[in-house]
Amino acid sequence: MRGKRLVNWLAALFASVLGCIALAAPAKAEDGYGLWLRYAPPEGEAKAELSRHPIVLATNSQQDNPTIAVAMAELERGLESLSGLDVDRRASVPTSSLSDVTLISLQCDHPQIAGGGAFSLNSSSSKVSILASEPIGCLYGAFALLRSLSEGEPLDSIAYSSAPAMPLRMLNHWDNPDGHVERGYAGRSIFDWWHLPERLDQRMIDYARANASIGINGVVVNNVNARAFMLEQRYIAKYKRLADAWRPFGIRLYVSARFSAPQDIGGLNTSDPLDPAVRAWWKAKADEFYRAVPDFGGFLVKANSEGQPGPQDFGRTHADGANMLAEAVGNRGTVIWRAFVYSEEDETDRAKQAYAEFVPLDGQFADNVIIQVKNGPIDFQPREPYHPMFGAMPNTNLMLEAQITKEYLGFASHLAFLAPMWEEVLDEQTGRAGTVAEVVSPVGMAGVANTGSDRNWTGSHFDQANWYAFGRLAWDPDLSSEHIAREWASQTFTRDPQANDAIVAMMMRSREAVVSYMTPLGLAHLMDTGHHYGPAPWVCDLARPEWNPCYYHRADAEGIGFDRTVHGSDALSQYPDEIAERWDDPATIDPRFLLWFHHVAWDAKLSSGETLWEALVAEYDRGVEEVDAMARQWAELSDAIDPQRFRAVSESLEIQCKEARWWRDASIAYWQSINGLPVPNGARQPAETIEAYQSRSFPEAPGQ
Ligand code: BDP
Repeated sequence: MRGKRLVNWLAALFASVLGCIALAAPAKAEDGYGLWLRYAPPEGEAKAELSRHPIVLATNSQQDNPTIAVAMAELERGLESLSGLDVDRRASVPTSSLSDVTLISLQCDHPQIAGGGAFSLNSSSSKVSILASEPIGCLYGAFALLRSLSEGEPLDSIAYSSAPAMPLRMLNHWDNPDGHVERGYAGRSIFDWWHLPERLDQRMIDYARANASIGINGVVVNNVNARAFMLEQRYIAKYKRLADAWRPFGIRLYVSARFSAPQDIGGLNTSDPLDPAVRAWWKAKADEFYRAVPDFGGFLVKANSEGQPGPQDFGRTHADGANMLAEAVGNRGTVIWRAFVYSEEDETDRAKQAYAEFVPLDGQFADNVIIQVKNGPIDFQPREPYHPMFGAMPNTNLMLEAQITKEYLGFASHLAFLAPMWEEVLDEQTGRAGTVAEVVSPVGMAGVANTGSDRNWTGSHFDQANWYAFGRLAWDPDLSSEHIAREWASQTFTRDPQANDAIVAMMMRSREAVVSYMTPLGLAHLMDTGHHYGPAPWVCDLARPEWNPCYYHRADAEGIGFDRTVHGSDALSQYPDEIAERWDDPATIDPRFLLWFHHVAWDAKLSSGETLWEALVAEYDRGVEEVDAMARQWAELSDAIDPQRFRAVSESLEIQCKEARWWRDASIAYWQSINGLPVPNGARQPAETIEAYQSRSFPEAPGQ
């Protein structure tokens, strides 16, 4: 031990000398697997500080507690990587004060810190303590400390307390048992169901580390379009292996359940939730889960939506179905029931259907039922107004569902940082119930995961930021997108302030750019059929009306947009009066929602003085220009970013520049074929004819 310490002293001395010289090392190639947990050594002053003294890492708390053990292991790994020193790990916190060492200590049974993952970081003269009342708080605190150090914060200024705003911060995987991921754009599934339970890939541990580092504490492992056989005993054994591996990281496992399982795999002739045999079957099934996984989180259910079975097949309500499962799970777990429902038989505006089905059931759901509501009333579009169910069900547990995988925002090919979109909805006022964040904070947030088997996890380096941002916002919905972008960029790419500013600026403009070149001024659902890649506003003849882009844009010779006022579908009446009044008038509505709620004449004058047609074309152009600007900003960063990731991002931006033009041109060409108008003065004519755009076909696009 003494020898090791001597080596550390020498290393510290050497490092501080080097730090003073502050040699800029050439960036080495990286593949992105390390995510934001790279723990890249700081440069210059910050490096000198961290490696000035040997580092002692110690805890008096039970070292054999699995969560404390992973916290200690993570700190050791992170501190060694950040400082370049070997960390001296002690089984107890030294009582006599050590001089000339950096002491990092953990206390995980501190009576004055709240539970639920809260922690406090304190530091003074090279002593940093992580305090929590339970092991999971220590783990979150450990990650928070490593985050601060990774961002280059000086050790002595680290003083920070934090507690999660929401109890449930979960990922929903749309992964199928055969390894295909529905709407996944990062390769195959990260779950190797076939070889579980015997084989547990290291990726499953790194995945749990990444999640814990941003506070995610629940994972639904399979697609909401669920296969019933994933409830069979052979799968329960697989879940047990995963749950055991994730437990130290504070992650509970949940499973999507197919409502008709009693018939599909249970040998019953009904799945009627009021049938005693069906209830008994689910109770026995839940017991089987809890025997194997005592902290099993519960079931997620997509019912009576897009062809999935549900209680309505038996003349029952969503409350009947959810409560039956809630009884089976009991106080051991939760039933998460999705509000994403619409039906082809229902002729009402699709945007109104979920509210119409669920709001009358307010107060009827069991205490351990959560209703999971998408951010907007249609379906994860680049921009939607907030879902009117938020604020309209005061007696129901409501949770926000966001989509991290970018099904409607350019897959993994386009850079779109989604935090501004989520921030927009979380900050929205719902009337008396407060903001959406206030409505969902007592319950939680779910994000449809964007991970896959790709080496960089998410299909593109910048898509890692969306996973990161989701976790950070679920922990603290008051964090600003810009703050999150900055944190992520400095851990993931570089701490160089100028480069960091440029990356953050790119991220902050990216989502709005996508809205502008895909669905400007409140348009929505204009993507191609099936795979959802690229524009196809011309599709009008699919069997289900609400699958057609024409259903949403309603463009005709006079104008464009969906009239959702009292003269149209009256979806506006689902919002509180003060909001509905503001949105009811095309002159006062936020122009970003104009065509969502109004059918507007092409030649109508907007408050900007432009006609609608001029404003629309200008928006498309703005989107294209923004992407060009992002590409230019990135091109200047070649010295600041390692070559492998620099090149990968450059190539993605090249695709995005090309495809932004495709969206713009194909959309404008189509609107022109309807309104017969020339492009406004100064604007560029679409590069190809409408027929050329319509004839493009690529059934092999990923993620179907
Ligand atoms: C839609 C997706 C579809 C999902 C559905 C859902 O296209 O693949 O199954 O959402 O959320 O956006 O259930």
